Amino acid sequence: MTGLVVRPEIAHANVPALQDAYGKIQGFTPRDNRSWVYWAEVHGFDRYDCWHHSRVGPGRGTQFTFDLFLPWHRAYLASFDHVVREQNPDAVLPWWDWTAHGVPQSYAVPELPGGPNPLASGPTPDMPQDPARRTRRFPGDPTELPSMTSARPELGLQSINDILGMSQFVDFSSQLQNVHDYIHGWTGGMSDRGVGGDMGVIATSAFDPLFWAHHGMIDRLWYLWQLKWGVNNLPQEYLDKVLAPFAYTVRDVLDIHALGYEYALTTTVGVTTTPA
Ligand SMILES: [Cu+2]
Repeated sequence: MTGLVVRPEIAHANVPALQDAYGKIQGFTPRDNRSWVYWAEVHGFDRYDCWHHSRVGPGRGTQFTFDLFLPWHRAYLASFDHVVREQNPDAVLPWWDWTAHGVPQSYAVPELPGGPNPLASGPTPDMPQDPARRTRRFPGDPTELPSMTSARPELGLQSINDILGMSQFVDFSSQLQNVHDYIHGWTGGMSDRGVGGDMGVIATSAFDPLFWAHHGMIDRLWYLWQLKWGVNNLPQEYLDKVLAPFAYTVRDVLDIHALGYEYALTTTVGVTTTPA
């Protein structure tokens, strides 16, 4: 296990190192292929290369009959992780355990002494009727988050353990994506004046720094599912699909250890979430 980067829960992240790396990346001009805008644009405005929900994707309305949501976002995070650690070797993408807590303080404080907190917001490019600015979020009530152990029917949410218990990849991916969508909406929220937060919209979600920690959690849940149901457990016709624009195929991203990282297994509340 030596040489693996261990992605921490967000409460245990090296916050100064992350602020340093994200701050530098946010300072690069958008045309720089290390820049915040460049990386966020891969997912949203104006490239939309991301895969969401089975049978639709990537962007541009093409119809497919398979679901690359989890592999595509794993390739995306692995690629961005290299950019981040290039800026500061101690900056490691964290995962946000939204079953344990809402937006952590380190990601909520809007300003630092030197300027905007690079974990609280990120720069956006000029978009139609939406000039370049920093991202906004209006998160919901922390009591309205999914639970590891209990379903929340009033919120339309299954428990995470129930979802991890689904033996078929396609079912697991689809149910996990529903929770993922809910967290996007919860995080983005809506201001009193009816302005929607950026995390709630595919066009702008990846410009919000919390996007990466949310997808860290999603990726970690897939990893926990793989520990339970098998690393290579996925429809075999997916294996050679290329996760464009990345050079990875689905096969390349199945084993996170081969990608050079691992997940810390305990949450902030001290509950071990590894399946027995
Ligand atoms: Cu997402």
